[in-house]
Amino acid sequence: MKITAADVIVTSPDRNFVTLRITTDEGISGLGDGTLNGRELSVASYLADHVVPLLIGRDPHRIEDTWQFLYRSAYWRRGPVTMAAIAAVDVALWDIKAKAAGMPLYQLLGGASRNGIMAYGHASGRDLPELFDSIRRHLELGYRSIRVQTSVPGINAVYGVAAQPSVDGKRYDYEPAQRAALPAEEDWDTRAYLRHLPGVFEAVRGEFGPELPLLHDGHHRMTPIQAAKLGKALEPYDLFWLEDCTPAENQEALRLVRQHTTTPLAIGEVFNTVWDYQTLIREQLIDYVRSAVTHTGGITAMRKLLDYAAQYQIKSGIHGPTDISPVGMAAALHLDLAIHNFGIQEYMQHGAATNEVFRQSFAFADGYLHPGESPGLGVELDEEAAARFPYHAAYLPFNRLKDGTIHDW
Ligand code: KDG
Ligand code: MG
Repeated sequence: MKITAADVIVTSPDRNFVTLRITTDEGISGLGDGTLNGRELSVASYLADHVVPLLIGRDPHRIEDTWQFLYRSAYWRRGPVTMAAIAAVDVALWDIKAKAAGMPLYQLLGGASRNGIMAYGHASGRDLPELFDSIRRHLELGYRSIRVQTSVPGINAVYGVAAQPSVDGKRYDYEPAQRAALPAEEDWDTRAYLRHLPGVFEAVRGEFGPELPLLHDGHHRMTPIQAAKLGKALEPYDLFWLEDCTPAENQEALRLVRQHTTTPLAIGEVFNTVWDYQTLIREQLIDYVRSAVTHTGGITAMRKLLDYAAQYQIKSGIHGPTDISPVGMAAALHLDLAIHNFGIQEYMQHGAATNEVFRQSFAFADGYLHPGESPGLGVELDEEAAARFPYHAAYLPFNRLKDGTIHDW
């Protein structure tokens, strides 16, 4: 088999997505997701200008060789743009291989290790009544594990809260990237957040009882000692995890957090290689790996990363917000089903327009996802529908403290 074409498709139903379609001389084609929120056109250009010409004529079955070729032959290694582009190629090649085998992809990864994939959804509210309603709505939708994010008194806009007003009125639900020529400015105050959050979890436990798995995302905003304080304060509420408590470029900083709290820690959605986790995993400083298949070099690299984590009893918690396309989500689900050290899968549901462009065979019922039994990934791209939704410039917001200093968003 030979690759005869590779096309980069940028479409914006609900939000921007970058998809790679690889076509072969045997009529089988595969899809890969290369979406990098707010930087989509960089990946599209990296693919179209520098990767597509290298793919033509290659044997699509040589996935490991193609991965190593794209990673090493560029000379410049790692980084979100490069690794998203490699992921798009890698996932498209796995899609082709599984279609050629006539099997759903998870079968090629070793077959199912479980019947379904536990998923968590995003509940949020500006105050407790709104938050409780949101948790109840998520329970009605079938979620059995719930992430809890709330507004903080004195802060105008906080990441992850659906109903808060946007700066320009254009924020669509809780999708943080805004279609605008410039990024929106938000505000932040860590001390106000640290004072407010434990009371929110106390109230949620009081209302919903001790069993419901609850998660929270700190979105990289605390210093290590602040993160240690929060982890300790949340211990009575038995969180499933506290995510991104510090910006983890400095992996050693997690030693300090770990010394002070038994709240489980999840890190890694902004990472893109196993090297970003070396200390975190080897020293067992985290409990869950948060990388996205889409941002970490695809299934080939994620499998190795999660196998490494398994040696240390660290589990998966694959990133799955709406900026991962249905193609990237399907890739995650096949991996989730196959690996032994599965933890949980994030699942924010896409809108109707996205589901029209990407026809999916994965399903969600009673809190569990399943990738389905279609050969390959089980996602088809409707190109006519995709063409109806042209690219819109969109940016993630950024934070400033009260004195004007830029802060992690
Ligand atoms: O593009 C940024 C989002 O992917 C990120 O803000 C979502 O933190 C996130 C999460 O945990 O889903
Ligand atoms: Mg997160």
